Parts: sequence; structure tokens; C-alpha cells
Amino acid sequence: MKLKMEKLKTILGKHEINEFEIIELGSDITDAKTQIVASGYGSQHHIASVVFENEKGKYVLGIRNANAKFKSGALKKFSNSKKLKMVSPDVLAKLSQIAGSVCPLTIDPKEVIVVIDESVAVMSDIVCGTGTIENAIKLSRQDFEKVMGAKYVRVAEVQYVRNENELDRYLSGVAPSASEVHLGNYLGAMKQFVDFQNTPGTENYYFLADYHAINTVHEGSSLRSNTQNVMLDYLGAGVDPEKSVFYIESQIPEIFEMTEVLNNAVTLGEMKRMHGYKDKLADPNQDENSINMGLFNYPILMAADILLFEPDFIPVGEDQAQHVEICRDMARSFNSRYGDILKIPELYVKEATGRVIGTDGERKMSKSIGNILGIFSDDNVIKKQIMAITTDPARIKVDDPGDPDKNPIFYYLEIIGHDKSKIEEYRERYRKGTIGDVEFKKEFFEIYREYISPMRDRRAKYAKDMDYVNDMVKENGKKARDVAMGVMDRVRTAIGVYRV
Ligand code: AQP
Repeated sequence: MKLKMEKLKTILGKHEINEFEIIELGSDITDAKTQIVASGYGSQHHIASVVFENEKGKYVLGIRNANAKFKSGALKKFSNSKKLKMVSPDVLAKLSQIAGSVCPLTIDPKEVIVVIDESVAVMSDIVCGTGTIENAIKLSRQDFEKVMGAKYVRVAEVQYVRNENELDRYLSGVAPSASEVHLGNYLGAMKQFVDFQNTPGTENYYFLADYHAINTVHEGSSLRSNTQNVMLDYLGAGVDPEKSVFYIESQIPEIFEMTEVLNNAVTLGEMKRMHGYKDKLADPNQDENSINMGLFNYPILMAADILLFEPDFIPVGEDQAQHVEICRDMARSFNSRYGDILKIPELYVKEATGRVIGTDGERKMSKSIGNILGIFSDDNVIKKQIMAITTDPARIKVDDPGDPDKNPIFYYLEIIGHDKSKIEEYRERYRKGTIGDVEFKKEFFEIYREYISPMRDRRAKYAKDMDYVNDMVKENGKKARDVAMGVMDRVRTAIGVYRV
């Protein structure tokens, strides 16, 4: 082993390569996958080097990114071979190599035909085997090219590769387009974030979609304060930055690069079917000339937010289902052109609360309509919102019998999980006319206040420690960006971005 490492260092020295890292892999290495995990560098930084023998007895060294798969026809073509078979461990030993940790840097180029796939051309750093089981080596791609040459050909297909034992990944976002979230946002989306975050076997990515908000928030100071407020709302709701990767969309510049790539994976016709755009057009005060491109393109930015993180599930409210569907379509369309590159996520909408009705008792609870129930606003604001809840219009006098189905408070009591028998008691009294609407609203205010109080307390605690919150978001942003960079690298390779 020592000899092999000495040989490697001598070769690097000859090429005046001084900046490299010898990575200790520990003793649990059984295959390429465990090697990737042990190295601490993601698969986007690893190459796989495979030695084949052709029908003339010549050795062919194929090199590709760890996320790619050789296409045997192309490999034969570029190595001038009719047949190729992987060599045995004995042959590898003759070349001073071992299976699973081939070191392309120490193979004498006179002994083999070297074929390097284009997927290597976009890698920033390269981690490869050292010919020993104990170590890998990391060096820059430029230094790798000093030893191996920089001739790349297309002999592999980059692929989305997921290990079977990986955790289920959940991802979703909330736009800081207002200074606080409402009960619809919480029950439709955020509560699921917290539930999944606390479910073993999952990993969770939740973010503040600040670039989505600039569609309607046009003052820098408002976007900044909204972002900080909604950040605290998230934490108040129970998203824990030590359990979930909690970050801000704008921390990940790759999202905007990906948006441009995805612009080319969707047609104008498909975009025009999006309900956000159609709803705007239906407004008599709007026409195509007044619709902002940010609104029109919203689903493309959202698809980039999603696809760069390879989630399994997207927990959202029902109003976002169409956007997730188009994101899936874009991924399929991209994959049909370039191969199996992007993971296609699944939509997750909770049936009971996917569309929380507003205080008008009819339409979706929405800040733009103003039919909301706040969570983190002052008590007097929430009281006013509750007092404005529509009630049974047929009830004129306090003791008139009422129809519970015409009073959304019954519905709110159910979706916040209030005691069923107590709801039934209220129903009885409402039907009989023994509880007036104002009295009922006052009682509901107390019940609702109790329901939201743990969230408000938690938010207040975090608000006192903004340094901690900012540090966590900073750290989480880095973690999230690492994932996005890996996928973006794969996408760049697939679309053929030329690197000099
Ligand atoms: N009423 C709702 N019921 C269930 N889920 C809802 N969501 C929003 N309203 C409801 C879900 O909340 C998450 C965050 O949404 P967003 O950041 O896109 O906020 P939004 O949809 O813009 O919220 P509003 O109040 O509906 O805003 P406007 O009035 O501007 O359209 C998403 O998962 C969303 O589905």
C-alpha cells in the first residue's frame, strides 16, 4: 500500500501537482457506493475508472463521472474495439490496481487506451481511487487533466442514481409575499412539513421562496422584513432548523440557472394552461399586456426550486397541485431529450386540509382576498378576523335556529382538531338557537387562541435569538446548495455546456 501511495505522489510531483488531498476512507469500504459515502464528498465529485480488455488483448481504461453509466457501443467505438469485457482482479493486480479503487493516475498510458467521458469535463474537483482500499485522492480537474490529458468523448450517459437505502426526501416552500402566514398555509402545507420532519426515515428541505415574492412585493425593505417574519413563522410552526434543511431560495444561485434550462422544457401552450395565469386573464381589469412575466413563469421557477433537490414528495396545498404536475412534465420532457437525469417527484396534498376555506365560507383562504385567519398577528387582529366570519344569513335574531353547515366555525373547529363531542354540543346549541353568533365567535376566539399559542410562544423564543436563526439558515443554505450544485453539474453535462 505504501509503495502504491509513493508511486502516486511521484507521478503527481512530476507534473508539479502540489495541491491534492489524500482521503482516509476507514475500514468499512465494500464497494463504490460505500467509498463515496466514506469520502465525505458527494457522487458529483467522484469518478469511476473501469479497466476492460478488447478482442485484441488490449486494455481500455474507461473513465466517467460516478453518476454516469457507460454506453457499450460508444465505448467500443472510441476505443477501436469490437468486444470489451471487464478485466479480472488478477489482471488489475498486474496493473497495480484493485477492484473498486482503480487509480487512473498511476496506470501507464502506454499500457492502455484511455477513454474519458464528457461527464468528467464539468467536474470541479475529482475524487478517485488510489489503487488501495484505505484511501481515495481528491485533486482539481485541471490537475487531473495534466496527468490524463483533456480529451473528452461521449461514452456514457449521466443518470439520476439513488441508493436504495436513502431516506425519503420531502421539499416545499412558502413565499414571503406577506408579512405572515395564515391558517391555510399552516394546515395546507406547514403542518405537514413538521409532521414529515418528525417522521423517522425522512429528510426534509423547506425554504423561503423569496424570488417568487418579488412578483407582488416591490419594495426591498418589505421583502426583507417579510422574509424575516415568515422565517420566524416557519420556526414557530415547528420547522426545526436542526432537523430540517431550512434555507432561502436566493441562497441557491443554481436555481436561476436551472430555470433557464427548464424554460426550454415547456411550451407556451402548456404555460398558458396554468391557473395562476388564467385567473389573472379572467380578471376584467387585466389582459395579456398587463400580466407580469414573473407571474407567468412562476411554475418554471418553482420547477427549478424542486428538481435541483431531487425530492421524493412535495407537500403543498391543492392550489399548487397543477404547478407540481407541470414540474413533473418538465422533468419528463427534459429526460426524454437527455436521458434519465432528473428525478420525478410525487405530489403530496393532505385531503382534509388541502384547500382551507376562508372566513367568507366559500373561497380558498387567501391573503389576496383577505379572508384569512392569522396565527401570529396580534390578538385584536385575529379577533376582528373571527368576528368577520360569515354566519348563517337566515339567522336574524340571536335565538333563531341556525344551520351549522352555513357557519364555517364548525369547519374550523374540525380542522384544528377540537374535541369532537364538544363540537357536537355546539352543533346542537346552534341548531336550537341557544347560542348566538357573537357568543359563539367569542368562544371560538378563545379556543383558537389556545390552539395557536404554542406556535406563538415558540416563534417568540426564536425571535429573541436572531443570531442563532440567521446562523442556522446560513449553514442550511450551504447544505442545500451542495445538493443543488451536484444536480446542476449533471444537468450541465447532459445539455453539453462546453468547459474550457
Ligand atoms: N387556503 C389554503 N389551503 C391550503 N393550503 C394553502 N396554501 C395557501 N393557501 C392555502 C398553501 O400554502 C403553501 C404556501 O403558499 P404560498 O407561499 O404560495 O402562499 P400562497 O398560496 O400565495 O398563499 P395565498 O394566501 O393563497 O396567497 P395569494 O392570495 O397571494 O394567492 C402552499 O403549499 C399553498 O398551497
